[in-house]
Amino acid sequence: MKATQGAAPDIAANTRDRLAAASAVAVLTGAGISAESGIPTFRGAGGLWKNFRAVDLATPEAFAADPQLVWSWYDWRRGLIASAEPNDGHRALAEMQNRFPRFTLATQNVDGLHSRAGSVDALKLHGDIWTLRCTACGHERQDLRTPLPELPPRCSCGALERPGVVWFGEALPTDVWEQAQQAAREADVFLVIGTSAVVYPAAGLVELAKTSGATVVEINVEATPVSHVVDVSWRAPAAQALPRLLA
Ligand code: BJW
Ligand code: ZN
Repeated sequence: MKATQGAAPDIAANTRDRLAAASAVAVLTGAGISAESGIPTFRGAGGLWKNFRAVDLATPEAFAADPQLVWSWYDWRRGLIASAEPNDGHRALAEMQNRFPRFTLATQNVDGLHSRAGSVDALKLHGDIWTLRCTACGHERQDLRTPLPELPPRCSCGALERPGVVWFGEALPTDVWEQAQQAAREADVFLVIGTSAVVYPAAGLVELAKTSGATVVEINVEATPVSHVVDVSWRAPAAQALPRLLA
């Protein structure tokens, strides 16, 4: 039977028991895990910037039409992220990597907060906001400056650079995606945390884990399209719920 917070007050203990019996654990995170660090999510109330919907700016078409506008949004986000700190949810996941023989963290987030919390080798499904990639020669570089001195930034070859992230209609990095699928297939427990689970192919990992035999636990403040697929649906803020799994 599916557990929810209302129906099962001891949902944390239940999930801890499932984790205690697991040797392979995989995790998929989304923007909700960084919400308590003050980073806006994409959809819902936080997903607006100067009257633009965040998801409308995260496209190759938006960049082609107005690179200055799209870069202004990314530069603003880079500033927010730089002044944010990882929260107890990020830290709990970093601690978990030491507790299981096999542990894989796949994130849709580009903010780098998992790494700053101590997670090693997080799979960045949608890239990295600190990477800049040349639109002509493909050269990539890390640039941590915020604000960037010139918008839009340019490569040494003279062409425009773009954020090193994955926009709608673009393929996920192949090696990263393959590792994420393998982890979902092999997981005994799969945690899906703070994602609206509407963006594919990342959201497909939930069903892949479930059909491959994992116990799937969702941690989210709201129901999502995968809430009916998961074994345990825990309606709670990630930064409060995740530390309870370590108790
Ligand atoms: C809390 C909380 C708290 C709040 N605690 N929870 C029709 C059907 C199916 C698929 C498609 C379709 N039409 C098009 C597609 C494909 C498309 C897609 O999925 N579209 C759907 C939206 C319809 N996908 C793609 O285009 C992908 N590529 C692809 O398919 O390529 C095919 C291909 C193959 C080969 C060659 C070429 C192409 C790429 C998708 C890339 C998504 N990119 C973005 C931007 C990244 C860069 C950036 O950050 O700027 O990724 S869009 C945006 O959405 C971002 C996120 O990673 C992603 C997911 O969002 P997320 O993380 O779930 O955030 P929210 O805001 O949606 O949800 C937050 C959640 O947190 C909520 O549930 C809250 O309740 C919760 N929450 N506070 C716990 N404290
Ligand atoms: Zn270049």
